[in-house]
Amino acid sequence: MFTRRSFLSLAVAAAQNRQHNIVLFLVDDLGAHDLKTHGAPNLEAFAKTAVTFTQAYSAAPVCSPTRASILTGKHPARLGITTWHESAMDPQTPQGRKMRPADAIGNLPLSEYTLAEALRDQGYATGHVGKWHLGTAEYAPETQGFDFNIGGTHWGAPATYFHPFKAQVRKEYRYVPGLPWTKPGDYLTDALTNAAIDAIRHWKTQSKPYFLNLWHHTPHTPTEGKPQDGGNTYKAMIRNLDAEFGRLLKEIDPQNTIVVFASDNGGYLPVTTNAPLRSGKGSLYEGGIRIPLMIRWPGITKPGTTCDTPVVTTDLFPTLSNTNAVDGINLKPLLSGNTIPARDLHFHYPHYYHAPQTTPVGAIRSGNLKLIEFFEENNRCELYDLAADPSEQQDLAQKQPEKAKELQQKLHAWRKQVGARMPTPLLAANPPLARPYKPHHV
Ligand SMILES: [Ca+2]
Repeated sequence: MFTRRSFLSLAVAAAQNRQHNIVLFLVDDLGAHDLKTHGAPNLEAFAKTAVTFTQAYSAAPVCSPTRASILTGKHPARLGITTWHESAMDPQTPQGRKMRPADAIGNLPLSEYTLAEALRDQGYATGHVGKWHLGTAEYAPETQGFDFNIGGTHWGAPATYFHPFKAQVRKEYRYVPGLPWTKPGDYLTDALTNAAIDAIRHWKTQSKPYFLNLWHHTPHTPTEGKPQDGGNTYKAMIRNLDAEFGRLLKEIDPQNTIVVFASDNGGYLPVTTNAPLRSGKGSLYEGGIRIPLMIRWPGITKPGTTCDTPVVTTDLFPTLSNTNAVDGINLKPLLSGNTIPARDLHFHYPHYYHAPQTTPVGAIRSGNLKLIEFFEENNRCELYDLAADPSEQQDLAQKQPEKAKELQQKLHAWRKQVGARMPTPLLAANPPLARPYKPHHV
């Protein structure tokens, strides 16, 4: 016998358990402040219906490791995926530097249980559209839980954003598979959105909920915008990105679809600035790892709210799959305005990026304090108070040596716990790799 109250409770429980569709709209190299700097009316309107995370981090300062964190809920250092695919497959020691970068894994192992596999096991239809960058053909989205893949390859960037999206790049010929019906003048971001819309319209005829993993290349280099958006500028790319986000949003049922908007690392210097944050993509200063993140979850998020709790892309797996993860945590309490237990965030980038901009480095954020450790300099540390000094200009390591030591020990313990791979000093027995260093810019 049900009372009215218990019946209502059951109805609420049923509504909460209803499987929402999920759209994960990831963009590439968009800095934390780029949307404000360049203006994005559709994304600003979306923010009024969603939760905006003001201190969101990518798990890594470059593409592939962050993408691996999203799909597995594991820290990139635990996975051994600490640099982008091409860099892992073809490691090079920069000329004149002191360390040999850590060995890294370039392909996401098939043994990892991905977000797509978790959602597929929960009855979802799953599809990947856009950049993949997590492995060669035998590690493509089709092998990692996605029913189909449009555009995903091991490459980190398209040869060109314009039809036919293919060209010689250095020693290789790059292309974007799965977009056969484009014509001269067509633009990649539009074509990928079209493919995503086709998928949504197909899924609407099916009974299953869907997971759309839409990983746009934009606004990653090459900096090529549509003429009507202002030509080949970063601003034009963001203007188009915003329009395409708006176009996609018109296709979904807002009452029954979770929408996540995020970037995979900070903005790329000098294409953008990340100001007032320090540095950019590749760096463990805030400019390299702070990202835009907005989530709209029907029935849970309060429209137009912000959340200042530090979160990281590793949290998306447990949040969206509603399962436990090795490293990430479920953000649902934050989405409804509640709190999560305090925790430290860790970062590990044992590689060079446009050295000397970034040399092999690790970092820990504990409360508002952040310690950065430089492996090439006898583990020299810098300490910043992000609340008072978000631009990381006042190094407190000398003023607060005990605090610095405490955080450094925590960081070392964490590295040991996850089995983080380290760079090694160049010695006669450990010579530099033979090839000269050539940054891939991906
Ligand atoms: Ca990226």
